[in-house]
Amino acid sequence: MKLDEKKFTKDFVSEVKATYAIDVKDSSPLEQLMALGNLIKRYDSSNWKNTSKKYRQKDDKQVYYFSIEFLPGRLLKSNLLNLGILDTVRAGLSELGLDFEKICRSEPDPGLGNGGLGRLAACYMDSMASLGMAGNGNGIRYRYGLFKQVFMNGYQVELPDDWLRNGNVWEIRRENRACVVRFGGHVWLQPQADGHLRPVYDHTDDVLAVPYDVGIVGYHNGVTNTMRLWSAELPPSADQTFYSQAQRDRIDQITEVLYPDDSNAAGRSLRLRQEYFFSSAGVQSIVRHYLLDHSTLKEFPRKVAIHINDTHPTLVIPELMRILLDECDCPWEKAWQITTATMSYTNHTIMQEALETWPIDMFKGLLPRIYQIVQEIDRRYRQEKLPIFGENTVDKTAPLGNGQVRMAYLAVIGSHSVNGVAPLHTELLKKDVLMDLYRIYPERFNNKTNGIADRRWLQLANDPLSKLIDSKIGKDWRSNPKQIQTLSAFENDDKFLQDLEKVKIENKKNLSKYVKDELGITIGTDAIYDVQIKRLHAYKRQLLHVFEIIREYLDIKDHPQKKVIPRVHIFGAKAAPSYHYAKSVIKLINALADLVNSDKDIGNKIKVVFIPNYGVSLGELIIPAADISEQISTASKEASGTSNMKLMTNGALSLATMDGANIDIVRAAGKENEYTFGLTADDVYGYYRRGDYHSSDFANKNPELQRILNTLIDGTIPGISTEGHEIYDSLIRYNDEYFVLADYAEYVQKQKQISQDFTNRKQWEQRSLANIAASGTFSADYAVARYGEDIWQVPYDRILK
Ligand code: 26V
Repeated sequence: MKLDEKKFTKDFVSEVKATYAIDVKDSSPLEQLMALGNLIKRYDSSNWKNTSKKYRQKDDKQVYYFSIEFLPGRLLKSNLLNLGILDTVRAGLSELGLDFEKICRSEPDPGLGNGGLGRLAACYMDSMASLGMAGNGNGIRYRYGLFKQVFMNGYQVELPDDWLRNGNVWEIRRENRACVVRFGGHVWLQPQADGHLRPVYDHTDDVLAVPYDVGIVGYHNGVTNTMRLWSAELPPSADQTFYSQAQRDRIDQITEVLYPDDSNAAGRSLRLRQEYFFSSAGVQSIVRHYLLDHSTLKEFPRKVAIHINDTHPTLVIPELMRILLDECDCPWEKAWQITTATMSYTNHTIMQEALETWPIDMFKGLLPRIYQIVQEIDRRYRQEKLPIFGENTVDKTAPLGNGQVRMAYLAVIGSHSVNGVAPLHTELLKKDVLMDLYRIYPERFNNKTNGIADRRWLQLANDPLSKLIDSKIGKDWRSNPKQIQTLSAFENDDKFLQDLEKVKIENKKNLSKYVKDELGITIGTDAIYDVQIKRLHAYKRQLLHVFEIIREYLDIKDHPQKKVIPRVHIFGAKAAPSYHYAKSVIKLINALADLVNSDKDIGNKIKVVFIPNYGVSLGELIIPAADISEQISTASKEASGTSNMKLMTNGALSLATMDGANIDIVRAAGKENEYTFGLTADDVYGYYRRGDYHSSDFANKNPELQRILNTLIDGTIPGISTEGHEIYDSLIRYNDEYFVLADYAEYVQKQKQISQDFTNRKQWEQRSLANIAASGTFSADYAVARYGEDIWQVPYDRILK
């Protein structure tokens, strides 16, 4: 959009006055943010309105991306960037004597997700809008996001994340689009005069789903799509029904808080209620919208694609069936054909414990009609597949089995496409996790490697680097991320390589200021910034990184005179509140940080910085400053990873196992530009098959490793006697489930290599450049384009180079 500075300042001043009845000079950053948000929403309102209108007029196929999590991050800057008015607004605000960065920081970071899954959903929303694709988000408006993490005495303590305290300036409540979602009660099928069976409900618990829409602004294309988040409220009571406090609480609870566990499917009934709540509300509103312009349902799959982001929204399948059967009088076969042609499913994890199942008794009680439909899906599936695949296979793969509703199986059976998120992950789905279903539906399986919103992770998070890139290759890469490849032409341009280094140092200064202000730790900009930022999980092996720190520490203590390249080890990681082991690792890292950071012999040679409350905004601060990207999961366990891509784009070199998308990053940037190590997925599966992994063998044959293990239990690291023993036992007594000890030696060798290589400044910058230049292919724009072409069959405007 066009906007000159003068008009902007005038609009802004009057917005502040109109909203708060004060002058700008008397307003707080929060008030400035609210006024600015309102103004931007107003500037964008025609785009938003026209986008919906255009989709409707052209009768474009719509994609609905269902996700129980969205982690969009702060929207102020990204909306300004995408509207093309970032510089104007920045200049205008500074003209008024205001601090733009401070205003940005006063925006709460919507923590409506746990980690990779939710962030991916947000990246894809951005890309759909930027491609001009008719893409809609559908999720939950949690009153409280993921907990705020603080450390007390080194332990993680969880505080509520009251992100809506001051309202959300980007959302629009649309009560007129609300719908009712039914839970519980009884249902029976009553024959109609025409022979149809109609369900009759009795004593249901009804909940009103009220949508809040957030505009998702596309990059420089006038498109604004919608992300719709549902909030649970009391239904209107025409007959003055009185709700008891218990009923009110039950309804409020549904969208009260995000489940903070991204690893264990605990099978809690509230979680199931959340899942049905947003699935049902979303599907109801899609069908309602579709029927505004279409008189028959025949065309439905040609006009609507529903995407199931992990299994949490799988109930869209029986819910669409319910609406087609019960409300549209569709025969079963036709309804099933429409449903499977509409649905597609992405799997995001191969960890068995994260695969969702629900006890049938709970499911039936909460969703009686949906259960009848799932039973019928199950019956027909068995009937159709039994003669071909035999009882054993069919039993193993049917939606109902072992007293459980198996969500992943239901998702595969009810969709026309199933994808993994990196080539290795997809292969493992076929070979292992969903092996039998792959035999039954081979044509459904495909890979879509994850991608990231490079606009946020490079253009916004790293302005100095973006400007440097512009100065060399122009701005085309900003809309065509693969064009960044042309930057590699400058690999021998000394001046450019030095500028690249300067940018990194500037970003390190930025981060070091935060670390000093917030944690009181001084970190120099000459050190290697060695970064591991992701949820805390045993399989992600923060522990391996800890072992390297202990090794460095002992080495300096043993050889105080030895010259070392200074290192800053940076962690960001939340643990699920119920994940005891992960919390012990947090305590260990904090205890080690205390020991190392306060040891005079160590000085600036090593610093350990555990930045609390890691999330999108902290990611934007940390990633541009990183030299090393730690991606060290046990091979086969990380479906893709996406911080690996964000760090690469910002010029960090990966220290990585051959897992998830690391494999693809290494291939894209060249093996010589990364540090790879460790068991491969095949090695890991080999150990499983043979059952011959003995972790203590690795400890026994490596005295250095043995000594490090001992520091967990011999008091070297103060304050961890319980945690130290627990972790030690997991590695030795319980045979090290994630092969930490097997990978230790090679990991450490690569770490030593890094310290050596870092001193060769020119070569390092060349390798950093190789990573930046190869990162374009991981832009979410390409990933979403492939979803659009291969799975959703939706058109999009932008032609990607
Ligand atoms: C799972 C569960 C299990 C039940 C309890 C609540 C809950 C909440 C979230 C999840 C999702 C975990 C799956 C996940 O985040 N997977 C990550 O997806 C990323 C995007 O595809 C991928 O890059 C990561 O490798 C993968 O771990």
